Amino acid sequence: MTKELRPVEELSIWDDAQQMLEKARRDGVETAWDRYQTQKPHCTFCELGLTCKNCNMGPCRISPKEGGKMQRGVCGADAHVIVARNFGRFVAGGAAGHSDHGRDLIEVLEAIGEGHTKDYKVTDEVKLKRIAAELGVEVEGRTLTQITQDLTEVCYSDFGSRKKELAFIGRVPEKRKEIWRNLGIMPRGIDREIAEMMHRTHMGCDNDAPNTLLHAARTALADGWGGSMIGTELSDIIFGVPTPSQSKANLGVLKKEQVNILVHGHNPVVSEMILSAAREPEMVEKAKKAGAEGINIGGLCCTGNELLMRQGIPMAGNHLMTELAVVTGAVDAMVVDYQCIMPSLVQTSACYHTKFITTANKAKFTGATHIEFDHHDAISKARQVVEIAIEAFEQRDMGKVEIPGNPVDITTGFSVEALLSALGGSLDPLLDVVKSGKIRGFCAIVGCNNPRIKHDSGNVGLAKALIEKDILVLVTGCVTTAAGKAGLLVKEGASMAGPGLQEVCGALGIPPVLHMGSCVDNSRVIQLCGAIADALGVDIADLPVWGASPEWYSEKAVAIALYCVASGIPVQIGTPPHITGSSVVTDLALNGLENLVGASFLVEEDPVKAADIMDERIKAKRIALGLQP
Ligand code: XCC
Ligand code: SF4
Repeated sequence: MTKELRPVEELSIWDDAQQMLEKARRDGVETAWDRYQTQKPHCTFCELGLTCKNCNMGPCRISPKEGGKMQRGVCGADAHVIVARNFGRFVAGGAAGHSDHGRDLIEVLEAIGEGHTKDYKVTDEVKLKRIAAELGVEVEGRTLTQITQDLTEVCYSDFGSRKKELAFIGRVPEKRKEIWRNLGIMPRGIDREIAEMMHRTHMGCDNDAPNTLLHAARTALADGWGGSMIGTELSDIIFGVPTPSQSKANLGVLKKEQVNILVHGHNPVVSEMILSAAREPEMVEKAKKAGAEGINIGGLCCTGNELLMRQGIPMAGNHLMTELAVVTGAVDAMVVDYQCIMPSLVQTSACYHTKFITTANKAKFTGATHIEFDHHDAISKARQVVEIAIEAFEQRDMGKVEIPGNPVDITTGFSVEALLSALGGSLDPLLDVVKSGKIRGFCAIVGCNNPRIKHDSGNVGLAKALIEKDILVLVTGCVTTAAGKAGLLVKEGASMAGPGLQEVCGALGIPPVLHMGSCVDNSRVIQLCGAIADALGVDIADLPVWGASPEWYSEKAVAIALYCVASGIPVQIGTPPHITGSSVVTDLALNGLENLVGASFLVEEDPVKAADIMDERIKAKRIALGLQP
């Protein structure tokens, strides 16, 4: 590390993070913020999206200056083509991540249907039947096994090339479907759109930037209404539909006297098993023999969200807290599946007694302990993991342990089903408060952390600024912990909201910010928007709704943002993707998409300014619907 260290107060808004950043420095542990400093200044060509290494005549990088004679790569690709291709592949990466996660749940459902697993089962038969019927599977008079097998087939076939439309397209309002058909972006097959994106961006294929971007939108739609939606719905069927419950958040959820196991990654297929094993009396007994008071499971990132939503497991932190959690010296094992797991965690863990355990063949880390999970013996693998954690606890150096802060209360579990049942079974009460203006609109704040932005300042700043304006906020992914730590996920948080939202929260006993799940669960958000639009007889783009991702970092976040926009939901982002080297692509993202799909991107880092701009649009949407602004 050669660069000067920045004061910890500039890096994160949270006490627990700042305290652990100080400890990391004392312990000589490097963090993402340190590495970010050493990467600066970033390569301008890359930042603008003007580098290409799609073939071996390159790599090429072209001057950002447009006008006059524009530079071209060796093949002749100009700035617009190069930027669009790079962006298309970025989206494909994100869509692939979510959708492969969804496919893993189909495999579990298949194993259940075929009787190849005893460890997983259908927890919610009612939802199984409801979803099966929705997707055209015969339900009446058939066994659970038959239904499960048929549903498995329907979901698998969404990944192929034989369909004209994905199975869940029935959830999309008619007007929206028309727009997609007219633009030629109706998603057909999940893998098909992703593969076609890779094909189009090979040298010598799609050399028309707007055309490439339309396919990027189609690819993103295949994620949102396909891979992610399958991920969410099958997770609910296998592990249960989330219902409101109470939990806690921040690093204070770690317990000094207990074996601490943190689950990190995305797929509940692993974390649910770890939780089950940790709750077995024999395991607790073993932990006690090792001198611990018990076994404590905490969540990080999205698999944390999955366990929080369904099992009330507390959240230790979000993306930028993952290294800092290990720095407490109190984590005996960190168990990961895939996505958003910093490779550095192997080194961070090695600085303490922490066992870093990988579980997926598609996400191995050199230097980690690898215990591969599969459906046949998941629970025995999970026991192995818990035993490793117990052994690690015995090695723990209590002198190195420092657990900051007191856990903050949070409420979780607002699936669409739970929301409807809180409203008495119909959307009407919600529509009524929207019409009366007590709730003026909605915004789903989703996504990540990014060391470019002071940790959680954007996530929390935007949530607060919006609820003040009577805009109900929904959160998923890493924004969950941010909102929770800020006191926004409890009903008392309504005191920070505007008068209308405050009144609604008081009447329903709900927080001003509702937790809807993990990143794949943004499918719940678009499903809800589709249902509201249908109930009002309008298109999604007519609704006073926004998406936002103030601190996004990942390819997946861009896929989410793009499927929201393509679904008619405008999206605020704190920092732009690497597209600003092309005026065509940038203009399309900020304006042109508006004419095509009725929504576009807003890039605004300042949360207060962003909220003002978003509010103006909500006003306009309300007026167009014949409502008070
Ligand atoms: Fe990853 Fe999903 Fe982002 Fe968090 S929010 S950093 S993508 S864990 Ni989806
Ligand atoms: Fe260069 Fe074209 Fe090859 Fe890209 S595809 S590396 S721009 S020659």
